[in-house]
Amino acid sequence: MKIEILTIFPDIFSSFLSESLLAKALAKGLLTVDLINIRDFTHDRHRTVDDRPYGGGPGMVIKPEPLSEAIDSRLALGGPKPFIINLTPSGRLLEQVLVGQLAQKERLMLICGRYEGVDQRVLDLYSDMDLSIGDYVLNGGEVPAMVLIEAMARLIPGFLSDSSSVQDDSHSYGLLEHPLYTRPRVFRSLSVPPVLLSGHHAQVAAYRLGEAMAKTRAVRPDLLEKKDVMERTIMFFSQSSSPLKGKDNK
Ligand code: 6GU
Repeated sequence: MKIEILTIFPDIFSSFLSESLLAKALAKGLLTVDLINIRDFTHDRHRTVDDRPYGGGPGMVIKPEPLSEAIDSRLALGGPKPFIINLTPSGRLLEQVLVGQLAQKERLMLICGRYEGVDQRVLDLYSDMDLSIGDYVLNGGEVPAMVLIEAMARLIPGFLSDSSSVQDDSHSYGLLEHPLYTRPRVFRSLSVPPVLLSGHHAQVAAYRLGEAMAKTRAVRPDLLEKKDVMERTIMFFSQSSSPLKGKDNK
């Protein structure tokens, strides 16, 4: 998968892309990330990327010319047609199913708005989707772009050493994940639930399903209303390949 990020703050991405699993994935060529500085496509002495909104109101708007030139410069390189995403709090909400769909795209172009947003005409001309990462407001699309990239990267075969942990994640089958424990067996007088030490895979699976249900009901009851959640959960917990059934956890 090939990702191009259009931003006026490319440096925000440097440690994100140079540390940890993502750096390894880039080195292995599992994905590529190109940073494009929108300011490089200005032609005035002050390298202006924003201007006041027509009709009045607070804040500034990203100007259409530098952004469209930046996009055109990438399109001129050829290659597959990119799926172009505008990151904005007024976009479609990102959730795990959508992450999976976007991770299938061969080439993504991410527009990181700043200030109040981007001139609508560039979006009308180029953008395939407005995308938000949640119902709160951030200063720009850079952090949301990193959220999207990390969520997608986890789904690329070879990104995680143990890909079964992806299927086990919170949200992967529609419920929140059950709690996890590791050694020691007793920590500050708190014991690991005995069923996890029992070696009975079916009992462990039943316990974890119960915990996942209880956690979801308490914290995110809205998830239980979603279509197919229980079907997907039952499928997950009954699969013979399920890590819940397959692993010895002594
Ligand atoms: Cl994609 N952008 C901004 N600026 N704020 C957000 C967001 C995006 N998603 C949630 N809040």
